[in-house]
Amino acid sequence: MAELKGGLIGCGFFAVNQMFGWRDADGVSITAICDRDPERLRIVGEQFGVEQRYSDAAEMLAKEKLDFVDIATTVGSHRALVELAAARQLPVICQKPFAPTLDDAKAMVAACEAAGVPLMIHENFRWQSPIQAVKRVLDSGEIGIPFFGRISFRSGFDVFSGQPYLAKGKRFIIEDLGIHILDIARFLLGDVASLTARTTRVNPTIAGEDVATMLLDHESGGTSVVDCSYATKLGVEPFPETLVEIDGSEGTIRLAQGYRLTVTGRSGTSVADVSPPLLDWASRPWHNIQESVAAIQQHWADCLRSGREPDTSGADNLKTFALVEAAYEGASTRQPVDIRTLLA
Ligand code: NAD
Ligand code: 89V
Repeated sequence: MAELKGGLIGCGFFAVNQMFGWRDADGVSITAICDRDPERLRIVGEQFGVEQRYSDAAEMLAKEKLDFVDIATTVGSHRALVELAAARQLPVICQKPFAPTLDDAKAMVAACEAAGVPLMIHENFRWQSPIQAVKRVLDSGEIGIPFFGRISFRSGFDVFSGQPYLAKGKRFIIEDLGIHILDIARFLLGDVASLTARTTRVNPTIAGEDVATMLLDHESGGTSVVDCSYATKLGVEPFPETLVEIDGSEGTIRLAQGYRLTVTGRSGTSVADVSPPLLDWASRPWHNIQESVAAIQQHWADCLRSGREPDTSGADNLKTFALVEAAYEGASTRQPVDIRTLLA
């Protein structure tokens, strides 16, 4: 099996997890890295022993012989970097949020399609093992046909010290975190026909909304509530757990805090501990997210080898990103938003 050689652009806060994920992936190695900040370039280059270091992405792509590019920068740079990779016919992974606007995201999908290269969005939350466990129960038919879901992320965790840019944007929780939870809702209950949203800001020191409540009408006929908050102070901090409730025609699924999965269905009631593994490079409480980074990156490598489309391809992620746009639009107009119109 020939080793896949990747180039990583953006060596910031989260990229370190991606570098560990690549270190653990089968038959993949990051042979070149790029960051405009020389200090971040040095830190990540030394930590992972990468000699080929660039301050300019175009130069890296011109000089290095790569099999793919992994973009781990913040959202403002995504479109230019994805289009740069597409222009060089390089398969490309792009961090979430996909783009500043749905039009930018559509343009990136079109650029990769025209170049004939795969594009995967690093939408990793659905790869968390507790979420995968819920999906397996649904697929088994144990609870029958799902008609209601609640996918919930409520926390008081200080995300701003590690990611200070999150306090400054006009958009916050839906764009940064809600995007993951909306994707989980799609993953578990299917695509969405319309969305209604309400938002508020509780923390006066940040610019964007830190609370969002969304009602989703799924194309299947089911309904779900996606609720997110970074203003929720609890006795035991749940960050970064996503809690899930699903009611089906034959039973229920409850993924509760502490990674406790209770299923009541055709074969009775069972309770399981679905805690994610603590990888040797991971640290609590981030291990849940870190494990999903390793999983999605292995998925990318497997897809690149087999020619299969990644589960969270650019085309797939347009349907999640449309929910983000719909949530901001709907919160502002206080009207339901038709998702098919946005995607047309
Ligand atoms: P960061 O600001 O810490 O790091 C970004 C790095 O990219 C910086 O070092 C910056 O110098 C560099 N950079 C920016 N534009 C560049 C360019 N054109 N060329 C070269 N280098 C460039 O940000 P972060 O917190 O690491 O977040 C990065 C992305 O990861 C964001 O989109 C964020 O939403 C996402 N993220 C995802 C998860 C997840 O679980 N999927 C978790 C945290 C962050
Ligand atoms: O996953 C993320 O995108 C992160 C965090 C979990 C902190 O919201 O920004």
